[in-house]
Amino acid sequence: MKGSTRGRFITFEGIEGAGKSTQLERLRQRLHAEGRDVLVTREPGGTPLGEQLRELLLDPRVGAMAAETELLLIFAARAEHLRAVIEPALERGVWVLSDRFTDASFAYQGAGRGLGAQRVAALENWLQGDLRPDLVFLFDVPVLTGLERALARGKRDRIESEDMAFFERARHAYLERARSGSGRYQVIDAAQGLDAVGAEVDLAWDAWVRKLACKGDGSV
Ligand code: T5A
Repeated sequence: MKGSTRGRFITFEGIEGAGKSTQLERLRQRLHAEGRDVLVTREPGGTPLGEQLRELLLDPRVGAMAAETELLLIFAARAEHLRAVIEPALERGVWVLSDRFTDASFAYQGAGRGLGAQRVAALENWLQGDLRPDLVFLFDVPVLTGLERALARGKRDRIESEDMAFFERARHAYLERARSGSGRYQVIDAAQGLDAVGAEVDLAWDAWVRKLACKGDGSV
């Protein structure tokens, strides 16, 4: 999948209510206006089967499930998403913007559910090979602020019903991955107002695109 015409894979991560979806839509509109070919998708979901699995995963009536079941259902949806949507789009040179990807599994199932990073990494390596996002926007927000925003919309889904400690573990794991990561992470202070967050995203985006251009990347 290497080569100058390959698309780019950009993911949006963070705990509940961090503002990922809002900022993804904002960036999509900007890229569309600039004439760039982009595809917007999400996880869990992104395909008909993946969306059905998402309903199952988020339905509060499903109640508790073993952490392993949750992780495997998420990776089942991801397998479908990768093979049917993400990989073909990247091959066509399309830039893919995904609302969450595997970093969420490290944060929520690896840390939140306590399964550990190794199990998640084993599935990641098996399913994805060397495919990783080119850029990860991590929207960091205090857990209480994020949950207040998310819950202002109405009733909680199955995962939003977890306690504060669960989301603290997830937030911590995200930040750890960004700190020890490969330089692909851009941590955005998502506790600010919408416009300030958007301005930070724009700055980070412009810097990243400039960096690609300096490297002589033909897809920019
Ligand atoms: N999951 C997912 C896993 O456990 N493992 C995995 O591997 C994967 C891929 C997905 C769930 O699945 C779990 C994680 C999740 O629990 P979801 O509905 O997609 O479910 O959950 P979220 O992605 O968390 O969606 P949210 O909508 O809750 O969060 P967002 O997208 O971060 O927030 P957004 O943009 O929708 O904004 C939420 C509200 O806050 C306001 C918005 O207007 C909106 O009302 N807002 C702000 N208000 C003030 N200031 C700002 N800066 C604001 N930004 C947004």
